[in-house]
Amino acid sequence: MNATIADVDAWEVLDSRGDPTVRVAVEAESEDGRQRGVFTVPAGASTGAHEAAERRDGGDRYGGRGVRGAVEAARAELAPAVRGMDVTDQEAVDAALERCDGTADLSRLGANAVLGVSGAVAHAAAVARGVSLVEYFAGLAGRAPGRLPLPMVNLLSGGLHATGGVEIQDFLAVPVGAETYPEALETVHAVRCALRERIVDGGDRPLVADEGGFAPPLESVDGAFTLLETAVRDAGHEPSLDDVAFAVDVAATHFYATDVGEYRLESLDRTLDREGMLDLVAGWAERHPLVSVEDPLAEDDWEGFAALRSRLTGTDVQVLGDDLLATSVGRVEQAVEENAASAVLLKPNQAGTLTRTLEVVGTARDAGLATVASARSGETCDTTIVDLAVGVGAGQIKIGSLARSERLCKYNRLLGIGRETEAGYAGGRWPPADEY
Ligand code: 2PG
Ligand code: MG
Repeated sequence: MNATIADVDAWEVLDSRGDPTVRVAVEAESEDGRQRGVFTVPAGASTGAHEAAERRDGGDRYGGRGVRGAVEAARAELAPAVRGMDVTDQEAVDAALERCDGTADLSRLGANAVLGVSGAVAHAAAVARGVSLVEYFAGLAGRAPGRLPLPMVNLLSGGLHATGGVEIQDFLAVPVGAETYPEALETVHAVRCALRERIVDGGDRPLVADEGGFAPPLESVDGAFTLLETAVRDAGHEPSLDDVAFAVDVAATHFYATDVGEYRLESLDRTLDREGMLDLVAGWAERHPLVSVEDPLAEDDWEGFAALRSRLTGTDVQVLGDDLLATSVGRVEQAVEENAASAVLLKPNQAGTLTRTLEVVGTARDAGLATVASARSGETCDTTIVDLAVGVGAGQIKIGSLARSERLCKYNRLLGIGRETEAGYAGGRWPPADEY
């Protein structure tokens, strides 16, 4: 059945930080009638220099964060560029969007405008084909839908997600021992409740940061791990590589002073060079059940990443590239060449189109790198990232804490996919099953 793109509409909505973002609706037309798809673009706070360029209006409105320009670009330029095209030909549609923008980083019209259309097209295409979005993404990746991914759940927040806290952005629980996805949620829920109690007992308020993680004052990174280990034990689990392990997103780019080449951990009263950071991270891995470290160094320190990989040889610790890889095929290829990472974070809005995102999955797979689907710190109740994760068979997912509806809707969508598809579970072990 042929379904062609008839209408593209875009408008401004507000995300989980109350900031504007782009929502796009695409309507396709076929002999069966009209098929509608809606997608809302997420937004990062700790954005890297190599991401596709999000467009903001500047000026006074919404503190400069309005997206009227991106919305207008979607309606006035991207819509005519794709109208009449086959809605199920994602590659051709994305190529037309890229051509229309004309820049590599999609900065002319805005990557938020481009991804908005790309995502809404996928939703409309799934409806036109009469398949679930998971199946649709699996088809685009040329495979059957994968298993439910192992969640990495944010427990403690810092960095740009919890201004005034510790510089390390996320401390996450990885419930490696849970045999099923629902059991993984139960485990993390118990740990999170125990953590909340410890924070309250310690005299602090259990306030949450942008992704729903707690942000109590922390005196040291080891102190954060110790607090987490206590909470895990309080919850009746073991902090270990077989039960509840940990991951960190250092997001080091955001406390790196490029001019002097130093990492400024002001809350810890420390300034470190590359070697200092390597010692710091390797030390955590020795003292705590750490399975994954994301962006431990600044986004262009390929050498530093490679050095960390060698330091961690023989351990189970995954080196995950977010700002380093920016969901870009070129950067993933470089990481493979330089042995700079063992896992790739997948953020469609870093790539700018779904096709580019799928290309990154393919490149990672070919090189044997693990894939971790990721939400952004600015989210809505859009759950596309979850369908994408299962569709392409990403072994891990990172969508924030077990708090705030823009996070829970995604955890709940995974439960729904579990019901709809009887999908297996990638977890229950470390490393999880990344499906090639
Ligand atoms: C990250 C993400 C999600 P942001 O750094 O991995 O946690 O944060 O969306 O702010 O870039
Ligand atoms: Mg990150």
